[in-house]
Amino acid sequence: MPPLPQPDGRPTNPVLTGLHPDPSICRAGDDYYLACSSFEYFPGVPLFHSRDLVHWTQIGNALDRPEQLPLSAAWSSGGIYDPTLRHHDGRFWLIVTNCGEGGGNLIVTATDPAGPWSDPIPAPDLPGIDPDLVWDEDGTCWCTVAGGRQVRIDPSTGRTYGTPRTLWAGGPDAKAPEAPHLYRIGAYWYLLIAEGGTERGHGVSIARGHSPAGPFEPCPANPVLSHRGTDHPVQNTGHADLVQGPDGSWWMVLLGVRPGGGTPGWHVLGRETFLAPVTWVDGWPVVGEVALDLPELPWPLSPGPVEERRDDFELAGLRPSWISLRDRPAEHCTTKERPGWLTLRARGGSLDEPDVVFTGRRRQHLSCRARTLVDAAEGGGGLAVRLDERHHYAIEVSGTEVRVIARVGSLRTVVAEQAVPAGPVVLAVTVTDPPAPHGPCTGPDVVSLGVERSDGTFTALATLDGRYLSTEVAGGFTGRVIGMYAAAGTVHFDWFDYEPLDS
Ligand code: 6LW
Repeated sequence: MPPLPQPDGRPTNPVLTGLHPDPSICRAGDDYYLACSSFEYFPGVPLFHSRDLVHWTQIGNALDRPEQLPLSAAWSSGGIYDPTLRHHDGRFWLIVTNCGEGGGNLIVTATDPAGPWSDPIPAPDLPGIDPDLVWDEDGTCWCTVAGGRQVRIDPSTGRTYGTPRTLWAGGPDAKAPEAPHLYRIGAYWYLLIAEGGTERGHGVSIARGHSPAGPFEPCPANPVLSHRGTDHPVQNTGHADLVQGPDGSWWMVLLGVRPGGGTPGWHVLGRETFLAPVTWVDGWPVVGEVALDLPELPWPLSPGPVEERRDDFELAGLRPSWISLRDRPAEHCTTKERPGWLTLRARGGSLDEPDVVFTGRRRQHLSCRARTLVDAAEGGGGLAVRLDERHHYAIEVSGTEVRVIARVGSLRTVVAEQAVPAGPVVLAVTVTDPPAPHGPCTGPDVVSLGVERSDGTFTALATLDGRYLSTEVAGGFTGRVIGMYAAAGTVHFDWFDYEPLDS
């Protein structure tokens, strides 16, 4: 769901709000395509299309078949890391790392980015993470991974040739040189990397050389982008990819976070995708501001995507924006068993378990309301705001009992309970700014969980501090996902409604 437009209708950053980290972009003709990491969620690697770099519509997921995406052993913030999406010789190529067991680096390819994508082409001899693909003038394909190590690869087979050589591992003082992308631009080959770590010290640096094998000369102005040490509202900026528009202009997509609350600040939506303009001076890129209010674009804006607020589960399958935890077997998650309802059938226990049946959507607004109509006559389940197995808030109904459960680290508490009449019940979660006054210890938001009566009034059973569902507290690489789950038996959901409340 796109960010809310400015009052004057001009577009805003992030261009992909919510959990859309590690963006990789390519252009085919006048069409841009973008891919993001997806970690422990299935399907994996969401794919987006745009004609103006600002409005993005999800067209599918590159790894949307179980055989493409073994995640059963993936820990939270494990699984799918950092794709690179490229268009070469009329075909789309995507290389990505599955950090889960039985994963490793893999390549998929397609003629239509909306899919279907091929079965994974494993690259078993390719070391490391954050793989990048680029082709040189004679069609040789080079793969560069985190740490600036490069090896020749045949993307159609995954076979690598020779031993990896280190091209350039970033600045002497920065940790974690990762997210490499190699480009041929004009007379130079450019190696773009992220360094400093994906936290507040994150930054983007670049080096250039006359050959894809180097040697590479670092840009004197490195990092060409970083918000480290600033009070910019967008922090952790890094992990970038470059793209040239049909008009010759250059742009950068990158990840960033929007911390809320006092100090040290907590981000809850995950790492989001931002857009920044790029100009070239003396053969080096100069990155414009990663502004929340985007500058005027040198082309007309296309209509934004249809906002996905309500899902009545009338379709035979789920929209591509729905994500399930690690897998989505039909016997546990289906809209076919009870037409017009999503049926979730439990297999494990609570949200504390890695195999809980959970299907949700990326939370994409700093303030929002999510509601769902639940029939739990045959089991127990409900609505949850999830960071991971150890950090989530949930409102759960089982028969005629509703309770709010809070899991923070090793603490798990039933915060509130209430009897409700038999029959389907509307569960609701509202996320809003914390009440005034705000001070240095104020959290980023508050999460209210409750039930909605038949007259539409919302009764909060509990209002909880949102900082404990932030990445700074939970750790890892993801952000909040808000969705439905089954903890016992079979639970049916008639509809799911998501409403942004951002002003
Ligand atoms: C990814 C690395 C990074 O491998 O975070 O921000 C890691 N950059 O490139 C997981 O997203």
